[in-house]
Amino acid sequence: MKHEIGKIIKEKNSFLVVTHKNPDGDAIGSSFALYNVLKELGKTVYLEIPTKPAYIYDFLDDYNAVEITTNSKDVEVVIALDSAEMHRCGLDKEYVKDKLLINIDHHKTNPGFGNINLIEPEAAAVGCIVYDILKSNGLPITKKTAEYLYLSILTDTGSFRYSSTSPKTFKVAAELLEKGVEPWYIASNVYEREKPETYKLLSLTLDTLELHLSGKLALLYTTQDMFKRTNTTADNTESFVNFARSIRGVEVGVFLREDEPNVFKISIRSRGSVDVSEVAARFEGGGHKNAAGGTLRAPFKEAKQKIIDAFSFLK
Ligand SMILES: [Mn+2]
Repeated sequence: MKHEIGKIIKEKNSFLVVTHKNPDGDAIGSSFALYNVLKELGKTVYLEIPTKPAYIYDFLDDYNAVEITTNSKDVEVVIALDSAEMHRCGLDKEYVKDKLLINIDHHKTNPGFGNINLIEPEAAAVGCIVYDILKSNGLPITKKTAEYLYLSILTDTGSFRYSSTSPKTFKVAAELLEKGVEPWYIASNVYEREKPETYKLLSLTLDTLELHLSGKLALLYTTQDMFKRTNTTADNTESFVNFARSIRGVEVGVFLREDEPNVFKISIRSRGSVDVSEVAARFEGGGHKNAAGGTLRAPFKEAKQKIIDAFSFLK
């Protein structure tokens, strides 16, 4: 399969690289890496995402190369990365009909919507899969490509802390360092370049902390009013859910973000054996065992109760 994808990369001439809406570091890192490789090979290549990447990624060279999804680019090959479902990366069935669609992902729920599907649930990040494709086909991995791949792995493993981190993860990371990646450069840009107003919003959000189910479930939320008071948006809340999980005794941390009246985006993180992807699937979402998300459409009190009920098995 990896060889087949490598052959297509070498032989075809025009490509569209896409990834999921509200892209995280893995989505951005893996798609930017493949976009950069294709560009360096002299191919015609476009990079489209349904929503603009968050400002924390604006230090990346190709940040401004991202176009909002059009489903109109005239290309031979479309490559979707880190997208558990086709609609998450904004692709239209009619648009991809006459194109070769390659689906590269590590979500175990991915139904295999491509003509070619490379789904590896054990991969810590899609960046690891892209790295394997490039390496096994002898495709060039320049310092810039290596930085994008390192970003993908760094962020999707929570800085090499999550249970998905394996000897292979460190091996790939080490090989990327040999290509010129400086870990401090990526880490300080991603994690130490926050906007001051984010901390004002965080302060209001931390004040909402509630513990339920004998301290095993922690809840935090941000309201539209808090966004207004601190002059912030949803982009400022990327790391908030981690504060819920990082409390002693907590097994599941949930962050609710009020996007519209009575519409909450929920982020769920667990540690150890608790699988949150199945709970997220009940809330119009999905994800991984320890990190998932969804949407709840209900008044706040009701939304909160639905979450507590969904995790009552923790007690
Ligand atoms: Mn991922």
